[in-house]
Amino acid sequence: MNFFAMQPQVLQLNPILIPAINDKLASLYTVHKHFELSDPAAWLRQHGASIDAVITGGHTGISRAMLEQLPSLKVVAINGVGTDAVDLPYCRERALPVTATLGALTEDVADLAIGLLIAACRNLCAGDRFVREGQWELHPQPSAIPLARRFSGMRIGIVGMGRVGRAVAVRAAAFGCSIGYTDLRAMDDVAHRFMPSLLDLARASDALVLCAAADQAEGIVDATVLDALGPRGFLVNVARGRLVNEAALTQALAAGRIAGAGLDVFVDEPHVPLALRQSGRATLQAHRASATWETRTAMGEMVLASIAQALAGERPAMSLTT
Ligand code: 8YV
Repeated sequence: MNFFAMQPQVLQLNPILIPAINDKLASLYTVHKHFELSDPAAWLRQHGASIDAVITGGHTGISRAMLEQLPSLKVVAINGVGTDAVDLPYCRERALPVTATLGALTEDVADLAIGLLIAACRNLCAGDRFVREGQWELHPQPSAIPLARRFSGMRIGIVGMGRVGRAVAVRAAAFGCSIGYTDLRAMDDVAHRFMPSLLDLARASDALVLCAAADQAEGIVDATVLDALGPRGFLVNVARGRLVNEAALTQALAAGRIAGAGLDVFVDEPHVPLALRQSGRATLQAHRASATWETRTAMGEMVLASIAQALAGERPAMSLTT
């Protein structure tokens, strides 16, 4: 009996944390967990030709070299919205659907952006440590903790007015913030102030919130932009680490050239520069913006649907390439 001929073969590059999704996948397909293989290169050489579908994360994507080892592939299902780690033109050439979980994680990512900004402005992590470590009892005078910065009413500059950027705008508006944005072009259906130049937006904002796709925007937040944001300015990044020149950010934080940063994403995850980890001005998360039960369940359902559609010979509804 040929084990590989029984069910469609799925190669999974990233863990999925929702047991019900894993159960459904396992009931429909033979799932090979790339991250558990002892010799993935040898495994791919031997079995690559029988793989029908790939599941990957937005950050992980899939290399072109690996795609070339999967000649029978019918779909790359990204369990996320970022497509920057997949060679989309190559997939288009192959007429290979690449799907994303469009819309599933918008609210959670926007929630975390606002959470990080409030945490950074109000020094929530330092306050937590102060109480937890017993410092309050040792230093009960109110002056022991410096006063913080008000979030409500801030001027927010949104970089990338897609789904997440718009959801951040809705939330910030509820806090009485004024909103400007930059993107590749002005959006007809967005009433907020469009500024074509990121530098001008930084100058006009108390906080920049990065929500842009990284495909065409590597390193756009550099020392010049950070200096335009200025010593009372905050930076939040819930998109991709490499939108920011991390060395320039670390230096700006260390020198107090910006007031603080709330970061969910980094250039070389899971490695975060020591200087950033030790910065009292940075509030850090481990790429967690979509990591809720609700969102990851919805994302998993979309991945399941995309694979089912592709393997049934249909164009997946969430395909970005076909
Ligand atoms: C996820 C992401 O952490 O959507 C994206 O592009 O980076 C994140 O939502 C990741 O895709 C989870 O697999």
